[in-house]
Amino acid sequence: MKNGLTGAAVVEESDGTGNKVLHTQCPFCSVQCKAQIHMQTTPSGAVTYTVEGLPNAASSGRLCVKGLNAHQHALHSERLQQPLMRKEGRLVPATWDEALHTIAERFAAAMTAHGPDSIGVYGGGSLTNETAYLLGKFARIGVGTRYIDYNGRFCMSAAASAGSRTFGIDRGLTCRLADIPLARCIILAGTNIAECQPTLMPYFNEAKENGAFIIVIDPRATATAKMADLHLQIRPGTDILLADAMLKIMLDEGWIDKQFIHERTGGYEELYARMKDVDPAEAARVCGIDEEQIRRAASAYGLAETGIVFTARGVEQQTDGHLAVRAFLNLVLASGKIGREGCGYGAVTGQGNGQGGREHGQKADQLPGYRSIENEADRAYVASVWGVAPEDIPGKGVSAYEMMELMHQGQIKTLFLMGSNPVVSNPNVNLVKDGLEKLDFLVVADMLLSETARMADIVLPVSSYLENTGTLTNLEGRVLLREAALPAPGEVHHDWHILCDIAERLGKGKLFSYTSSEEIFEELRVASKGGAADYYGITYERLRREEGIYWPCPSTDHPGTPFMFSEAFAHPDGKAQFTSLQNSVAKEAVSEEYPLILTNGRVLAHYLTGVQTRRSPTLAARSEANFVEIHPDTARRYRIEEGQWVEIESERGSFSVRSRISGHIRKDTIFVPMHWGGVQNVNLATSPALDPFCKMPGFKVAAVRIKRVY
Ligand SMILES: Nc1nc2c(c(=O)[nH]1)N[C@H]1C(S)=C(S)[C@@H](COP(=O)(O)OP(=O)(O)OC[C@H]3O[C@@H](n4cnc5c(=O)[nH]c(N)nc54)[C@H](O)[C@@H]3O)O[C@H]1N2
Ligand SMILES: Nc1nc2c(c(=O)[nH]1)N[C@H]1C(S)=C(S)[C@@H](COP(=O)(O)OP(=O)(O)OC[C@H]3O[C@@H](n4cnc5c(=O)[nH]c(N)nc54)[C@H](O)[C@@H]3O)O[C@H]1N2
Ligand code: SF4
Ligand SMILES: [Mo]
Repeated sequence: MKNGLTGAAVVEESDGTGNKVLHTQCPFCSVQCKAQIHMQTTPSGAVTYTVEGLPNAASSGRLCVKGLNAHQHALHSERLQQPLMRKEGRLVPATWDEALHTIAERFAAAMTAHGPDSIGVYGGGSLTNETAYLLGKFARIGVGTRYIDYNGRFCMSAAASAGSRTFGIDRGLTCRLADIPLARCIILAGTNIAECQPTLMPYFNEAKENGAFIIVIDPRATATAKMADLHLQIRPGTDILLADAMLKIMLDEGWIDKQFIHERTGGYEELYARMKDVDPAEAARVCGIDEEQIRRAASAYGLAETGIVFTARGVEQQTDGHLAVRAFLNLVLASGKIGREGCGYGAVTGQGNGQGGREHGQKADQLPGYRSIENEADRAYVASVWGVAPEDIPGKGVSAYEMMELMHQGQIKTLFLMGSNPVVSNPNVNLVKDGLEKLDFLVVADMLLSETARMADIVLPVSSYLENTGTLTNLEGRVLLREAALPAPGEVHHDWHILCDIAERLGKGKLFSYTSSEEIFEELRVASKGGAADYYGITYERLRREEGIYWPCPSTDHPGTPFMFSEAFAHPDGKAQFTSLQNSVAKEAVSEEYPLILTNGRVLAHYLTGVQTRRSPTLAARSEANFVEIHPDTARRYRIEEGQWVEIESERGSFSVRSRISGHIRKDTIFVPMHWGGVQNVNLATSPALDPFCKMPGFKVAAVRIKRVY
């Protein structure tokens, strides 16, 4: 077990030449495409890598450009291969013993001086299920702190909370990907599938060939919008008004399913009463869309026999993201388009383990299996699995950005960070940077020296997707086993093993005595048993044999659940719930001083804060630097030319990027990708205002001004 490496790497020797074929899974987005890498040694001794897709249920054998080049960061010369410790202001190599000893000593000192709640733990949706589960356990009973949260707060929290409240369960896709071609109408709200889950595009193309009417709701004419029959080029932040206007029209025209509403839902009367005040003409004005287009959308969806609604971050990363998703779910329920073939709702999950990462306890209020940390029975059950008393499990903590505020206020003084780069990805980065700088002690576990790792006192080198065995749950809710294909380089350790080592040095070794990721999964299965996200019936052996299993899967003879809600929803009464709540949080409004709306998102070749993809030469060459997409008329108004450096400023701060003039965006809106840090970081200007239901920051709307830099 030296270095925390387990088992043999899954390597197929293809012939007698030493050439190898590695079987793996892309580390990036939520589709989790399977891939194989051919490693060939040339006569001169150089190794070349050729990547191709492997057949799998989600994306057949397709890979996008990120998947084709993922190995480049994992094999990069900048991979961290030994621990680093800050000495005299500089990060210098250290031994594991020295690093772990120091961490244990500093954690123990912090606990004694300020209590365990002075230590924060922060995780991510790239971590395997095993690591995410263990990180939650580590925070609660290894360290004893209530403060744990993760980057999925910025990603999935609005859709997750909306799904839980509406359906009683949060599983990203309620139907199969195979239902997409069967849908007669598809709504894609704030999701840019063509760049963000590109290997899923054939499902939509097939739907189109079958005659589906596709509606895309996005302030930009994205690559996804190109396939739309109707593109609603909405003003950012106004999706609730649009969805409500569509519902109002559907109610007035009778395009609803009264029997479904009666038999399978609750809360309709209250919603119906509220709809009396909705005025589609007024909504059209605020959304910046023609009323006629809203009517077309309502009739296309309302009259279609089958239909699927998808939402992603455009709708969700808002201060009213929870209610915005629920406004779209009102449409789904009112028209009875869920629980039958070709129908459903999909929250297009983002990160590789965005789905599994939100189920097993790295959220501030959550215990494994989507259990609640505030529910006595849930606490007692998980305590029994962990072998501790229920009162040993702390109460609920706060959300990711709120943890940054507590650091800024000096309440959280030590941070353990695994699998995130918050100094680039949080909103209002100026405060976040100050908060991280104020810490007494920052530990970062990463495979590369991210912008946040550069600020750390100790950096721990971790294994990459090629080296670390574990399960990940993709956007369908399908649990997949990704096996190590290579031994870890240098002195690299697995995430889970690091957690075990620190726990042992904190005197909690007995509770963290695993020797493989499979042993952790065996405990996770039991801890999730009977919970909403029930993995009990899933084993590594089954995953190898069946190539993925959809949760919930309550017993080892259960086939898994690809399709949800055909009989009942997951609330105790079996019914889904409409919402009639109204948004109470005002959006940041433009003013004379800050006249433009800044929104943000992604481009095809880069992934999140770019730590991995910016180190891939092929991907970096495709998209070298950040930019602002700006309409030609708007550019003219501010005397901005193509490719010019501009400064974009909000009340919170400013950043600088080059201009990219394009007729594909609204005139009142500018768009900036999120993949770059430093002076090019869009989050220097974004707003930290949080959605009151789920604490999602309102990333997608900030009032800004723009000026050319001379
Ligand atoms: N290439 C690539 N793929 C990725 C990722 C990546 O970084 N790069 N990240 C992964 C992750 S973690 C995630 S969460 C997903 C994100 O996947 P998406 O949510 O699809 O990505 P975004 O680009 O953030 O936002 C989608 C669209 O929302 C639009 N938008 C902005 N404001 C609004 C609004 O107010 N209303 C509406 N209706 N639309 C709006 C934007 O113009 C954008 O085209 O992608 C995953 N896949
Ligand atoms: N303005 C704006 N901001 C956003 C968004 C937006 O749309 N607009 N989107 C938000 C969303 S949806 C998300 S998901 C967040 C993501 O933002 P971050 O949480 O910062 O995500 P990453 O950039 O993926 O950072 C992950 C870090 O973990 C490392 N890493 C990768 N895999 C592993 C692993 O297995 N173990 C360990 N220990 N480390 C690993 C990577 O090298 C990288 O340094 O950003 C959010 N921020
Ligand atoms: S980034 Fe997503 S779509 Fe592209 S290869 Fe990886 S998992 Fe597949
Ligand atoms: Mo995300």
